[in-house]
Amino acid sequence: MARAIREVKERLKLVDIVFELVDARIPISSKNPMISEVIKDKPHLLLLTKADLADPEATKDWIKYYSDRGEQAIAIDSRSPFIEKDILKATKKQLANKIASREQRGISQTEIRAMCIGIPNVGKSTLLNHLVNKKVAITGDRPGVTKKQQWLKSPHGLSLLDTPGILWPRFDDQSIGSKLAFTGAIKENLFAADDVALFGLNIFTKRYKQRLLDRYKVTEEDLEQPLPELLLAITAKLGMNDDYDRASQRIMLDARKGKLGRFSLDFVSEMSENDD
Ligand SMILES: Nc1nc2c(ncn2[C@@H]2O[C@H](COP(=O)(O)OP(=O)(O)O)[C@@H](O)[C@H]2O)c(=O)[nH]1
Ligand SMILES: [Mg+2]
Repeated sequence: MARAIREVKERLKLVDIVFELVDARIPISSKNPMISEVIKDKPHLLLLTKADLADPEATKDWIKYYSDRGEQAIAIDSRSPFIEKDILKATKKQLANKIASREQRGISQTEIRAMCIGIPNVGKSTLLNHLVNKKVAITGDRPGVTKKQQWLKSPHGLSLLDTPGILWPRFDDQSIGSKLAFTGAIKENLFAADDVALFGLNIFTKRYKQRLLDRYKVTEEDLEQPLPELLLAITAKLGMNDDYDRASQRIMLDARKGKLGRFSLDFVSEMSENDD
């Protein structure tokens, strides 16, 4: 971690602004608290990625939450080719002073240099690809596939440093680990599949009950049962006999692929007063 931070600090000197990527489904759990410390006063834009998979209401709440705290956040689908305008607009707002001062001093530099930073698998390479309109950065389902370092130029004046800043998520709390595993941010084999599936089922029974009824054809009664019983009911409905480990894997895959609808696991309403 210390080395990663040192490297990020070095590269920070090269850029005007930092794009911090967090997963819109888990904006708190996918945010490494060290990042704010590392970035310090650097202009900074929070990008809530995978917003296409997240609960739109929850995302709206998060954007307001950050905006109330003077932090600009925008929700994006990193795979969309139409995001550059939004990002550019927000970036220019963040850099308004710098741009004005450049103009005053007669510096005609219009290029804005940026770097992405975020935990593995949050969509850094995907975003780079779409901003620069060609497949230069390597993307993959596995965390940590990015290796090369180079500047990538977007058609509208953004220059992005590839070799994004990769910081590991924090695991200081069991529920954060479960959220990261459930959304696929970390390899689930770090955790017992059934623990993670049960964690997800708990949130779904509270917030997205209908999705479970629709997808797994369980009954309202099943949903009233203790969670391990519910998992067994789903396992049976999936025709997996009592292989609840396999059923747990299936539930996680379904969730990640969007087959359980758009969902979030972090909610503004769960933030306590002193979390600011
Ligand atoms: N649905 C969705 N998938 C995304 C989005 N951004 C990235 N992904 C997927 O998430 C996985 C990891 O993305 P990648 O760019 O390699 O993450 P990196 O490790 O941060 O560079 C890939 O399978 C991407 O297709 C997004 O905004 N929406
Ligand atoms: Mg990458």
